[in-house]
Amino acid sequence: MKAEEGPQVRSEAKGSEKPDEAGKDAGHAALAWLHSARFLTTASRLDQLPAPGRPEIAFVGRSNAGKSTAINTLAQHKRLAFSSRTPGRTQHINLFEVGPKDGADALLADLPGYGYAAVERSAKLRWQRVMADYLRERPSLAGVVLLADARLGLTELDRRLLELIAPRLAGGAVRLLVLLTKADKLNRRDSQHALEHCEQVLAAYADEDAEIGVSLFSALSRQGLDDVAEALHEWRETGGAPPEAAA
Ligand SMILES: Nc1nc2c(ncn2[C@@H]2O[C@H](COP(=O)(O)OP(=O)(O)OP(=O)(O)O)[C@@H](O)[C@H]2O)c(=O)[nH]1
Ligand SMILES: [Mg+2]
Repeated sequence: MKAEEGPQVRSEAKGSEKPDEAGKDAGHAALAWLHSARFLTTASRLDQLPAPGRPEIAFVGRSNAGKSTAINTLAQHKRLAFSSRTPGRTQHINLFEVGPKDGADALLADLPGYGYAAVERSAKLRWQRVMADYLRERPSLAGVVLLADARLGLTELDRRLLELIAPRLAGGAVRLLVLLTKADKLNRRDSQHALEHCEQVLAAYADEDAEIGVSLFSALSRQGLDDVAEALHEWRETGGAPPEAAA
């Protein structure tokens, strides 16, 4: 929904409205699609990734934000992506295929989290570079899901990541969905504050063509699950590498 006066950050805040039948069907279809997710490959360098082709959806955010858990919840698998109490657990780009067995139509990418102090400095710097290159250059990147603990909101490191992808958001080539995770830990009022604050930060990136959304999310209570699944399901149809890059 676009406001009359200009671009806006789309928010899935309300949550309490009962979805109509069509909305429920779209949610079911999207979750059924995500349930087909299976492990494809793992890469610690960009040249180890498969040739760009199918639209890729990257899950990024601080270490411990809940990226791997969100992937597991969306795919309805307990241990597809490796989630852990130990921060810094995901240390490679893990790719998952989604869609028909004989012709996956999208990839999910679980990226290592940033901001974990105990990671060795040289490893941290190397990863920052890999992640920056991936987000700026991967031709098939169709969407970014940025996860942030709802209690912390968007931190300095998250804002740096937003700056990295801003040029690709501005033209609408890459979509952005911010998930405020672990929403089960906040009451309604604090959830609303978290959401509003996040919308204010994101407003700086909203222009006519940018597709930016924000939603509260909880793997525990499944809050926001249908909305997120539907957004990703839509992205698969519009994203992907141009034919020459896919060749
Ligand atoms: N209460 C609650 N806990 C959650 C939720 N999502 C994730 N967690 C917990 O948060 C911790 C970190 O989750 P992960 O999914 O491993 O986080 P990650 O972002 O993949 O972390 P790295 O791989 O280190 O970057 C785990 O203990 C999860 O159980 C949620 O929605 N609610
Ligand atoms: Mg992880």
